[in-house]
Amino acid sequence: MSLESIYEAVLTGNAKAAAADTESALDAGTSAADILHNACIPAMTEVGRLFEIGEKFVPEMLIAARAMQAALEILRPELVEAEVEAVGKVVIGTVAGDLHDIGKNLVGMMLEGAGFEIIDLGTDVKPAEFVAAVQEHEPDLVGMSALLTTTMTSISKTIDALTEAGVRDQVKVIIGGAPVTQAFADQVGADGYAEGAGGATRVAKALLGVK
Ligand code: B1M
Repeated sequence: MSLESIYEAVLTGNAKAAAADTESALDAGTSAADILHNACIPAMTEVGRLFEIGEKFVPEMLIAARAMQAALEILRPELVEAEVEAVGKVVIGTVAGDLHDIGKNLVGMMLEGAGFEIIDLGTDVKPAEFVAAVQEHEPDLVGMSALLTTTMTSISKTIDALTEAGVRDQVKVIIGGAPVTQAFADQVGADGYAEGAGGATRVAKALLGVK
């Protein structure tokens, strides 16, 4: 199956075809990275563009997202090469008010592939829930994802909540998501920022001094 057919399946929200075509492409020797970066992500970018110009609407964004998740589930074993010993523990979530989870899931998968243990809190995670998870799991890293300009403030609120609870110094905080920038990360006092999932792994390793 071609990358075009996977792109088309995600764009049109055909989850069955997205999964089947992804499976066939892998069988035919196409790499998971190729499928992700040259079919799935471009299709979601196009969905976003069409939404912006009023040619696609929320329900269509949702079914496209489901199709992408279906493809990701097939890619998951290829993206995650389990290592024997965890190199660190990460609590990750999409911040309060935000329901976008594809990017967060991808970052989680890449970190898992790099040997990190992942505690995924899901979406719309309130500052107090991040604090509780840090107290319970004692992670090395907290990862926050925000996809909306309106939810970026939840990142700073969560960092403040970690400080107020006295656990900010116990963890490194790494943030990302389409509207997030290095400048924003500096402004809110995050320890690391990454533009994409691969970068998140590099930054996480660097922050913990892992090779
Ligand atoms: Co929404 N949405 N959405 N949406 N959506 C965007 C983000 C938007 C840019 C679309 C647009 O207008 N072009 C726009 C935001 C505008 C803004 O604020 N600047 C938008 C909007 C407006 C909305 C609603 C408000 C629409 C409405 O209701 N009127 C609404 C908000 C709901 C809410 O969250 N409260 C909404 C809803 C939805 C759906 C639920 C329908 C669906 C999400 C389904 C899901 O996630 N399960 C959805 C979708 C699918 C999108 C787009 C089309 C695709 C997002 C995506 O999955 N991209 C998106 C447009 C776009 O991004 N082009 C859009 C693919 C993914 C792999 O990329 O998430 O960027 P991304 O993740 C990347 C990096 O950002 C980075 O690495 C990832 C991999 O490379 N990264 C990190 C992410 N998290 C990281 C964390 C890190 C490090 C890196 O460290 C921890």
